[in-house]
Amino acid sequence: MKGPVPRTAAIHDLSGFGRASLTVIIPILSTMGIQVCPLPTAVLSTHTGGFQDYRFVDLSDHMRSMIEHWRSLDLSFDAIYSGFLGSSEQIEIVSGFIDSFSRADQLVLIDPVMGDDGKPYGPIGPELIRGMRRLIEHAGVITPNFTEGCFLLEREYCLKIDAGEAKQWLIRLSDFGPSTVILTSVPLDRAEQGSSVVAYNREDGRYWKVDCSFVPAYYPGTGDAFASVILGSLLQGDSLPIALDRAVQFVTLAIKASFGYDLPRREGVVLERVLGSLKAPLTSMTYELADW
Ligand code: PXL
Repeated sequence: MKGPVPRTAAIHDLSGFGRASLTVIIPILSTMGIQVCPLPTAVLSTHTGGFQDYRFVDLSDHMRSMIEHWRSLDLSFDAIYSGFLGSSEQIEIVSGFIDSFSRADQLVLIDPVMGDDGKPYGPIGPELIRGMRRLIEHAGVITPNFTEGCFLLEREYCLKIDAGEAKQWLIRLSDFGPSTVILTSVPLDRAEQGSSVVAYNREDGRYWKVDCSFVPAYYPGTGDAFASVILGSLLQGDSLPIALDRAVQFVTLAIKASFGYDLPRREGVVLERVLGSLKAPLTSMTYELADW
């Protein structure tokens, strides 16, 4: 029987310091009323964005054994959500997990965490990037940022693209398998500054766009926050454009709250100050149906 609280498996790393991955994902989804069951891919002393000498423990072998235990318990998940993987070996582990815990009406969201700003994150190599193209075949929803979109589509990173190209990217990403593609940090050429989130739902053939205001600062972990709000929102029954709006508004709020303090960027956004806003209904919506 389905319980009163939606449940998700969360296959991401645990980075002890710096507010990224599971330390962002768990509080956000819990606040949104979703039970999170973490299956850690790696344990790190910090995330890899801006810290030197971070410690990194790959949990691939332990993951297999933990999955076996979950199987023996006959656990069932309303959603499966994956992100940063500790090694290319984990592509097969995660796709096997999705196959074996697959269920009707289940949301499979894959955030293909690989890089930002045109560059891969420290431990991410070409093999994992190739593997991620296979892994997203198993997803219903993917949430790459613009850099990850370039890696998946084997495109050169560029500083501007036009709306027609963005549409082609969404279609080509959806051709890998996922029926919903959400591409973030898209530098559309009509926007002076800032960026847009664009999305495509192959099932109804509609495209959406939400413009994001520009803040001159980059904070690690915001992609994890964005994808988590999308998942929480969809599990609560929101439509795709409402989920996009909620995620953009939450991440914008978190960035602006942090920017005001001039804290070290590598410590991430002041999540603890803004989590409560996830409980409030949206009071404005800025999404647009993109008539591309
Ligand atoms: O936020 C994405 C992310 C997740 N996990 C680790 C990271 C990063 C980004 O830097 O380093 C370990």
